[in-house]
Amino acid sequence: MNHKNPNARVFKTHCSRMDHGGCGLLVEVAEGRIKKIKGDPQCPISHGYICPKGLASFDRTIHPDRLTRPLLRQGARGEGRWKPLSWTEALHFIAESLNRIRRDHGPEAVVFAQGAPKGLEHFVLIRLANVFGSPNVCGPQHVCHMPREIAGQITCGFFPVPDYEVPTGLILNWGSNLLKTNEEGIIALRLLESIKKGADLIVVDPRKTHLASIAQSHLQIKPGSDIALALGLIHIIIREGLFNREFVDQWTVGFQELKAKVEAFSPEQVAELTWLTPEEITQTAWTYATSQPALIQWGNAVEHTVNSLQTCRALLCLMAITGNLDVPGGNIMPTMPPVARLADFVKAELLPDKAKRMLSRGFNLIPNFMIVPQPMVVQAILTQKPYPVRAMVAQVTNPLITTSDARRTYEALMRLELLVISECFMTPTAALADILLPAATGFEFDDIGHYGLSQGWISSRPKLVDPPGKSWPDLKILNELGKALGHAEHFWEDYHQALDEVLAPAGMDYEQFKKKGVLKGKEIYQKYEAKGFKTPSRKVELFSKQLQQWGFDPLPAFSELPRVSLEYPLLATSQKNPYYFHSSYRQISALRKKHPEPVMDIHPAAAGIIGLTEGDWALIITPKGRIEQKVHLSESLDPRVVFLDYGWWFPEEKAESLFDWDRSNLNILTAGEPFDPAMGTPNLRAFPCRIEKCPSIK
Ligand SMILES: Nc1nc2c(c(=O)[nH]1)N[C@H]1C(S)=C(S)[C@@H](COP(=O)(O)OP(=O)(O)OC[C@H]3O[C@@H](n4cnc5c(=O)[nH]c(N)nc54)[C@H](O)[C@@H]3O)O[C@H]1N2
Ligand SMILES: Nc1nc2c(c(=O)[nH]1)N[C@H]1C(S)=C(S)[C@@H](COP(=O)(O)OP(=O)(O)OC[C@H]3O[C@@H](n4cnc5c(=O)[nH]c(N)nc54)[C@H](O)[C@@H]3O)O[C@H]1N2
Ligand code: SF4
Ligand SMILES: [Mo]
Repeated sequence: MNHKNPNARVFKTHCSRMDHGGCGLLVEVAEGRIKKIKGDPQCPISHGYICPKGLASFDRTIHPDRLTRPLLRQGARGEGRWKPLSWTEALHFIAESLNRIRRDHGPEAVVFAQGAPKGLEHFVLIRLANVFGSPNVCGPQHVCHMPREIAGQITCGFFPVPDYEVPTGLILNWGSNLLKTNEEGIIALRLLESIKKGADLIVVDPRKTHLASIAQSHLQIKPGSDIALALGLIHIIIREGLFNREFVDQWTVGFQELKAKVEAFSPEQVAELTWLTPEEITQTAWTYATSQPALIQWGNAVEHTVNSLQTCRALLCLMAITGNLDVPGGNIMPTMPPVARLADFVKAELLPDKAKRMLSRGFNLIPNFMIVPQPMVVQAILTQKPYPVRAMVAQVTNPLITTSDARRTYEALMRLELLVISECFMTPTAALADILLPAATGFEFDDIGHYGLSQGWISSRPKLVDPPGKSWPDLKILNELGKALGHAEHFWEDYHQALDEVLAPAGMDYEQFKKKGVLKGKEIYQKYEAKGFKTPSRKVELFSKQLQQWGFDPLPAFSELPRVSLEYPLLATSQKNPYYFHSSYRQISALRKKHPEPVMDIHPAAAGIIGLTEGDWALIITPKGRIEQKVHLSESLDPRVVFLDYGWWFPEEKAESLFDWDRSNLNILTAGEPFDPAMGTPNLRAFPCRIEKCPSIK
């Protein structure tokens, strides 16, 4: 730290908005500017860890491209001409328009959208939707966390997270790249510490990640075939009597049905479906079942095919029959600290019939999924079915880049009567707004992290510097909009009161919470022994009657994915980029320098057939469209698989081209259909494609 500046002060806070957040930070501030950031060794979540995004996060606060005042569209949508407005004018305009649409077409014609949840604003947005009367809050949850969470709720009554608080015998790392993604505040350092304490490691990933290279075993699986592997492991564990008989007898229902269901998934059969060997599969089953305890570090990849819910169900069955649910070092249900009940905070009671009125009911998705998948909103805008959508209020999201079938998403956004967007930067999606609101971001306002998530803690993110220009925190934007819409009774005089409302049950206000930093629930294991599991049978439902009643397979079921063909002979998949958050932060030069261009990984043999060498630009083609990415040859990949770079647009390009939003954007290639019948998840991974030499080689 720079001790020369007598005005400099070091504050404790938590990293936010560069991913789900979580790392404790020591931030030096002088003259109203952040000077230095480092990891806080005393943080109980991160133990001093910080990643490149965290280090670069203050570049965001001083970036010259930040939006600084409300803007009203002039001319055609996306033309790039704007007129500045005051906040009073902006809020008045939005409130008038939304109230008119509500009056003429009903509240459900307005959709409230947010991308990956980042802070308290997510829940204030849901509150605003409930107060306004719209059941339609939309987001990426159908491809992020909800398959795992809903499968967890149905199967065992909670979302089981890996327990790194105590030593474990084995980490089965499945479709997770934690060293680069630190998903949902599970900081990778904790996993590495666990390995140091003696945990074995098995990695299930089509790519040789760093973790795969240090693992006892790397199962280089065929993309999208995870469910087959999971059913194969269950088959062996049951056949060989490796399951935890006592737990199965006392605490599960449907074991015999599960046994019958996995009968066909012999190691030989599964080997064909997964490209693994029968020996690898058998060995993994033995190791997982006999390492006590063992945890599954499950990642986002298992949620990215039409089998998403059922893959998660199969992994839950594995955790259950081996007796690894809610035991130390297994997959647990952390106890949340005493904070406001989510349903109370979002005022769910105002919309008791929400589940029936949501537009996703028109697609027969699972009824307890309370967020509408974005592709269904796109469909509703374009077809007016199950009913028309006329307006969208969106914050913290860039769906033109992050939603499947990007061209269709574009068509839909162009059709809206009103698109309100709150953003920190101009993005391809923001460029389509009718009214664009400048948002404050991490370090610039008081916020609470990890409220509403299942990790068992919340963290303080106090304001350290002023936001640029006239930008406002989303919390304030939503609070003021709620009042402008005529709902002052459900909002706060000052948005800080929202923070106090969350903390009230803990007997503290935000000022006191700031001093504490992290509020954790008490670690209690095997809570089911007292009251059973929170399922209809009070047991783990290997066979789910609930799913059966709703018309879905009650047992984890496998369905085939689209196959490769002569026209589309390669399987494409992807992972998150270590230096960016989805489509965010390509304008931050410290990060862009580390990964300046979209890069696809391909095996030299596959590249050779097409005549591609390292550094060439390739065309990647699917029935949905074509994009360009730069070739990187990777010996360790399977020649039948390519890894594409996700989240690309080019902030340095022209606004009129929407910053070349369709040049390298992976979601130009993906389709919204088919989708998981319960969750609406399309195939974001494991889709067939063709690679060609790019004619416009640069
Ligand atoms: N093909 C494919 N598609 C995917 C995925 C994939 O792996 N493959 N992953 C999926 C997943 S898991 C997710 S979660 C989604 C993510 O989808 P999105 O959440 O839409 O992704 P981001 O690109 O992070 O968009 C966030 C936007 O919020 C802005 N922003 C940052 N901080 C703030 C703030 O404080 N306030 C406001 N108002 N704006 C802010 C950023 O500038 C950025 O433009 O994408 C999904 N889409
Ligand atoms: N740096 C960075 N961190 C992030 C994000 C980001 O955009 N950038 N996004 C955040 C969000 S919202 C999320 S949801 C999480 C996601 O974080 P993770 O759960 O780690 O997910 P991914 O990085 O998408 O993919 C994880 C791994 O899946 C592998 N994979 C690809 N296809 C398959 C497959 O078919 N089967 C299997 N078994 N594995 C496959 C990839 O090689 C990769 O190593 O990360 C969060 N953290
Ligand atoms: S891992 Fe996430 S929370 Fe930690 S420093 Fe990096 S971006 Fe921030
Ligand atoms: Mo996500």
